[in-house]
Amino acid sequence: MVVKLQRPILVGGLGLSFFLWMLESWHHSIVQLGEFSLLSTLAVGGGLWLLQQNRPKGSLEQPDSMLVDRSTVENAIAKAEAVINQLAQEAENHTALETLREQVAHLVLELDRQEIKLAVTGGKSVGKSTLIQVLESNWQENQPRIKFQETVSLFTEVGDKSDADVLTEVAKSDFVLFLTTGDLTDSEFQSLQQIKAANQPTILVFNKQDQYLVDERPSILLSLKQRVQENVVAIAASPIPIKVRKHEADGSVQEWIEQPTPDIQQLTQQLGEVLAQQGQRLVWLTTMRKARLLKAEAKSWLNGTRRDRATPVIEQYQWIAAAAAFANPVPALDILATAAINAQMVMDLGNIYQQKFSLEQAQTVAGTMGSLMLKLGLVELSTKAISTVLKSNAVTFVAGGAVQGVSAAYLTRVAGLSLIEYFQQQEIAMDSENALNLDKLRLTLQKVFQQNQQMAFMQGFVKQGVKRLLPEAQQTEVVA
Ligand SMILES: Nc1nc2c(ncn2[C@@H]2O[C@H](COP(=O)(O)OP(=O)(O)OP(=O)(O)O)[C@@H](O)[C@H]2O)c(=O)[nH]1
Ligand SMILES: [Mg+2]
Repeated sequence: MVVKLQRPILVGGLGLSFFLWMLESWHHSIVQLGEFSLLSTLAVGGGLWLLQQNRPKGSLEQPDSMLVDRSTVENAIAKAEAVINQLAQEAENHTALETLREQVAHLVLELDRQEIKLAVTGGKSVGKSTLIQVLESNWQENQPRIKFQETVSLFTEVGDKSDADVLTEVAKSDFVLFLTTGDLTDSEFQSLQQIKAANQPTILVFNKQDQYLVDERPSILLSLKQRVQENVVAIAASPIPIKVRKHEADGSVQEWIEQPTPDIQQLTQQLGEVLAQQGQRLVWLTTMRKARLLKAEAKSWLNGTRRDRATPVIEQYQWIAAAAAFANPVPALDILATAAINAQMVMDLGNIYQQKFSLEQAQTVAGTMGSLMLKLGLVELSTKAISTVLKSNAVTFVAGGAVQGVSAAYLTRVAGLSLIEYFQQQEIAMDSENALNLDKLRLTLQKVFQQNQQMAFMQGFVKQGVKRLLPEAQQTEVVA
């Protein structure tokens, strides 16, 4: 394979030493990549080509809701269980384990639930209770059994349940009737979007249509349909009583008040069809959502215990890097990009997060992160910020190498925290596949850097760094 160096693209004015360093790490990647087309990926830009042959496949987990079947749900439950088992392995006595396991057992039973849970929700006084009453007395025997559940009213800002709580409740049901009494308000629209985003089947019910003139009703219905692009039905669960007047043959006039029957046929028909055709699938979908939530909960416990173990590791490498850079203060860019991100740290953190790397892979990751940090300008930014803080704390004296030392520590920290953040987002693999997604890594780096860039944090960090690096006597002078 002929490798033609496209120096202008690659180097972009970064300086010869960095170029040499890149060449060296590049050498590893050539060995690894084999026939993989280096040149084409080179065009993407320096630093972005490594490990690309390993792109994660199938990272889009969300199945089309129409395609849900029993085995996909069983699979989702198994995934949740795998995370829980992993947690048990890494934190034997974790307090959350018992309830997590109970929930898994419960989900397995849920798969065969016969009764459909139907949530009726919406703003205050939209007719939720009335509709449930009317539906219950109209529901026919031969249709699947339904359990109607009225939620607390949305958008009231009273009581102890927030809208978010209500929507969490709603998420546990198989089907949602969302009631409104006219054009949607913004908050109604947003709640509806949230329910939809959760992959939950919904009918938007336009209730109290009797309050509008007969010829106004279709246009309201139409505008609702256009706005939400889904099932919308107009009803009147309890129409306003009307006065009836009758002229008798003898000329007398009789008047009485009549209660019109509820106008809900369209809704019962639609609901009946959906439930008859998809009842089972609705239950599976709900179970699927719950399995995902459970997995996320277990994952967050797992991430918590792993972070507890990873934090001291980062701190350790942070001060190793600081000491090295302090003792050997060569021009900042070189040492920071290469020495600050220790391949051994990548391996140690990878081990904690069950992302096993060979030393060679870890070196590649470390090199990639270094070059990303340079490209993103993080090295320059932090070096500047750190020397500013140092100078403002010690007007007369800044120890040689202090800027490099503290910067190396800081960049190590950012790199370590980014790796943690990145690993946390990875699937708990049931097969041991892991690949580095560089776009994601870059975004994570930027995010973590921004989080750790605040002046207050920087000042604390510099003080801490100086304390580590300088003997007591000099310290007082610098930090005072
Ligand atoms: N005109 C008219 N009024 C209705 C209709 N449906 C319900 N109502 C009236 O609206 C009022 C509120 O009805 P509810 O069923 O209590 O409404 P809700 O959403 O349960 O109310 P909260 O639970 O208090 O938020 C009652 O007075 C009902 O009679 C309808 O279709 N037309
Ligand atoms: Mg009510």
